[in-house]
Amino acid sequence: MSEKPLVSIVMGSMSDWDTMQHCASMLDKFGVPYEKNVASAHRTPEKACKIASTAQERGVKVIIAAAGGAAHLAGVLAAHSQLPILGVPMKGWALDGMDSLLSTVQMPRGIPVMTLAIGKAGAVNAAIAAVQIIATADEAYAKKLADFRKAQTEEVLELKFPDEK
Ligand code: RP5
Repeated sequence: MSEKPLVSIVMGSMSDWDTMQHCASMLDKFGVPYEKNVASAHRTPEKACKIASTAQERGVKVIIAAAGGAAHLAGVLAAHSQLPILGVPMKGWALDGMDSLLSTVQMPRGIPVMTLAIGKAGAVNAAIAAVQIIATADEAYAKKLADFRKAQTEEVLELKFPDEK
């Protein structure tokens, strides 16, 4: 039997997977079990609401929502769950992701969506942020996070210019 997911990744479209695969890879790196679904706030609203409203009882700790354009998915999921919702605005579209960013980040008071950067950086950071949230109550993940950050720091400190190699 596969492990119960701690993170639920929800994408508005399969076209978002190109970006969100980087979120999934980072969760894999930390060994976090996750589920992934395509569920749109406007095309499949019942599916989106069901994922959010059942997440907590299914053991999910964090929901990551990725959407582009008039990106209301994260806000809709937040309306149906009191779990932390991390929003990842998708790049592209007429405004190159600014539309996605503003429609994800500008939640009116009362129902927050914690919004990450547009595109790949946001997708990767959403995974790390999810681990940070889980790690507040799980020492094994806290240790993995500390190891990850140490390795990342060492990697940067060891970087050399091509003419110094
Ligand atoms: C949003 O519309 C999705 O999240 C996606 O970013 C965008 C485009 O969807 P497709 O037209 O590629 O299905 O709902």
